[in-house]
Amino acid sequence: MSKTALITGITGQDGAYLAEFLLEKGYRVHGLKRRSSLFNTDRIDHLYQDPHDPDRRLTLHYGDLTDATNIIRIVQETQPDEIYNLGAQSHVKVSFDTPEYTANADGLGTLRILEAIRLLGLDRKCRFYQAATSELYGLVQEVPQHERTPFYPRSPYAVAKLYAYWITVNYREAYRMYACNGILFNHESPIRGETFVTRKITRAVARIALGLQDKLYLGNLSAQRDWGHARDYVEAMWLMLQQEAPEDYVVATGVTTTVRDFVRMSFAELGIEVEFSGKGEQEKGVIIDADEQRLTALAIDPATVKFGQTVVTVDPTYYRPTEVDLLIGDATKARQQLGWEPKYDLSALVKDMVLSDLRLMRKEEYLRNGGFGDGYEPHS
Ligand code: NDP
Ligand code: GDR
Repeated sequence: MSKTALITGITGQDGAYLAEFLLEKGYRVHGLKRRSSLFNTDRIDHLYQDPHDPDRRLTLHYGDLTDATNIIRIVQETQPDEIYNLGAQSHVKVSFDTPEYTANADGLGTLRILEAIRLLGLDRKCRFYQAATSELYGLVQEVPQHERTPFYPRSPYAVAKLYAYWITVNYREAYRMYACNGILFNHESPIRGETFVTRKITRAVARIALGLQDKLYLGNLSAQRDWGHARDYVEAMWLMLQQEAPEDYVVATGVTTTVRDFVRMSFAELGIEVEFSGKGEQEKGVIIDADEQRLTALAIDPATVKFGQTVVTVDPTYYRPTEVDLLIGDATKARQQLGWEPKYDLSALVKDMVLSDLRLMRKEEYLRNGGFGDGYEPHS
């Protein structure tokens, strides 16, 4: 008998990779999808199966984490063996603009699912994964951060996730539910949302190299993050639900890098060398060298790469009212107990993202060269 999984946030980065991963393992996968005025299924379109296909194993359900009634209905209808709660307003900076909504979706949303499992009497059958986060560590208390490091959240997002973390622990202890927190450090991929810093950088690097954009505006270049690949991290989520007993785990690479270095590495992937100078808001990144052979091999016109061109400038709009300066995780427990081993290191991640964005931006270049502007035509 194949297992059944319900994924909230299936249209997001992790939801898409996890759905693919579970389908490959033979699961029946149900996904919670918010109603939107556009399809918004780009990340899972390759997994789509015709609803008329009797062997269909992927089904989407309209719903929202802020609505307990639809959560109860969908959990009842799908009777899942495993629920992965990945749905969230996941942008830290945006959470300062929408703190109440973030608390509702990310904090109470978790409670709604746990209560649905309990009220429907599924607490013995259904295992629960909560997408906890390294943002819980916030203001640095200890380096590297592990499962026993004290939390000090620094944003409405992190505070909402703190509630979700503890309510998951509480339901595990109070009702003996199989419920786990995966304390995942930043993980990225070619399908990362475009407003997170890594994807913002790799997109802009590709566009600058193709002459589609002059400059990239960023906030805090000195922030340090432990960046892994989302493909590796969804496997850890699944592993957490396959153990004898439910526990919480840190998932991280153990390597930290500044935003500034991520920019340098991304340009370097295309053969472009960028040097930073200046401090604070005056800091900027300038092209100082280029590898013509590398550019030519990637079919980038070396004439678009101009020495002395400022390609990165600081814009304080992107600063956060309270910042998380340094994250570096110790995933010893996940490696030892789950046997989890990441396949990507930082340079493999950067390569995957930059080359994917280069391919994507070529379509834009092609449209521009074909006389179609940037491809976006106003509707009458
Ligand atoms: P994304 O932002 O890419 O995806 C979030 C998903 O949640 C989307 O499918 C989104 O739907 C959905 N969603 C948002 N609000 C609601 C709501 N009210 N009801 C139902 N669904 C909703 O995030 P990631 O895939 O990167 O992250 C997955 C989870 O892991 C999140 O909970 C995030 O906070 C957490 N996390 C992520 C880390 C990372 O580095 N990526 C690290 C640690 C934790 P829509 O497509 O309609 O917007
Ligand atoms: P983060 O990711 O806040 O760590 O949350 P993000 O990529 O948004 O920021 C990382 C760091 O980069 C700095 N930064 C910028 N960030 C953005 N978005 N845009 C910029 O222009 C910019 N310039 C500098 C930020 O200040 C920050 O220090 C992500 C999300 O996926 C969360 O859901 C998840 O819980 C955590 O990772 C772990």
